[in-house]
Amino acid sequence: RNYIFTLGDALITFNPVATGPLRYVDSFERKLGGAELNFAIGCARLGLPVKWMSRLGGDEFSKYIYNTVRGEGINMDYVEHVSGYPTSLNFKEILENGSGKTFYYRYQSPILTMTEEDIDESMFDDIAYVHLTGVFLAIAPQNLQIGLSILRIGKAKGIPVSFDPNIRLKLWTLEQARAAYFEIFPYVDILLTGLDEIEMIIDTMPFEQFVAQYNISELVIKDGANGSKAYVDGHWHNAEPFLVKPVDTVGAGDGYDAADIFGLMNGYDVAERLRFANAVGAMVTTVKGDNEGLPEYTDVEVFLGQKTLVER
Ligand code: KDG
Repeated sequence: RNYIFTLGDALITFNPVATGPLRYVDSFERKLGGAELNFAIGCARLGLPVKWMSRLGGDEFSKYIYNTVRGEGINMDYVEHVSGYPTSLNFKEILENGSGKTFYYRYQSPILTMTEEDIDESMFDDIAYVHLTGVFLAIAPQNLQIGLSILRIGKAKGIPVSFDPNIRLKLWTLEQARAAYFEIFPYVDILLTGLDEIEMIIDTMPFEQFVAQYNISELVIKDGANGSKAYVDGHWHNAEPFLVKPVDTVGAGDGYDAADIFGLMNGYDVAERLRFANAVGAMVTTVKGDNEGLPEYTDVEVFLGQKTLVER
């Protein structure tokens, strides 16, 4: 067993060429995105074998996505093309400080054709780790059942699971999101979440109580420019942020998740994992695009000052 498994929708991401309100942006760069796909790219760049399950349309954009994902070295055994469903689009607005907004044009995404019957126990024979996120759960009502059947198989096979709520209130309401998350949490070993997200989800419940109630072995909290922390075995671990000049913060959390799991698969202790993941998250924000800034392992070593790069 050596693959990381994830599943989710792919989007064409239109990155604005200029910063500022979208109504004044005339040109865009055609790239790709999707939270779980960003995660898969993050894993692949760091050198982890990863399978991304999805459905692509039969349009030109889906061919671009297929070629790009294949080029990243991601396994697509469970990616099927379905005709008649257009690829989802996402236009981004980016402000001067790197923060941004997403404007989705995702209606009949090809992933809506996926059902629980598409999940089969044998698919997990070579899977070492499962990572799910709330974006997949948000895009179609049947996706919660798909997610749960993956988690039940994972539990039966002893495969560790991480989950990132990735709240997208443009896709569902907070009440809908919370109802789904609370069904997922009992299966989750590592919960990777933004600080603002977990506060929205558990409200005033103390973190320690939440973790005990749902039997979550690690709660990893990402707090952007303030760094990250983890609650593991009754102890908090804090990791300082890396100070960078962000140009686009979208995708940093997905990169963080990939880096955390990379650390886990490579036997890093909690402190090393948080530091490594903070570095990757910070690096992602320095490049425009949802996944263009995801580093290869050597890039992280250079960023951390562990290696010198000969540039010319
Ligand atoms: O986490 C980044 C993603 O949010 C982005 O790539 C696209 O919003 C997106 C989505 O719905 O997956």
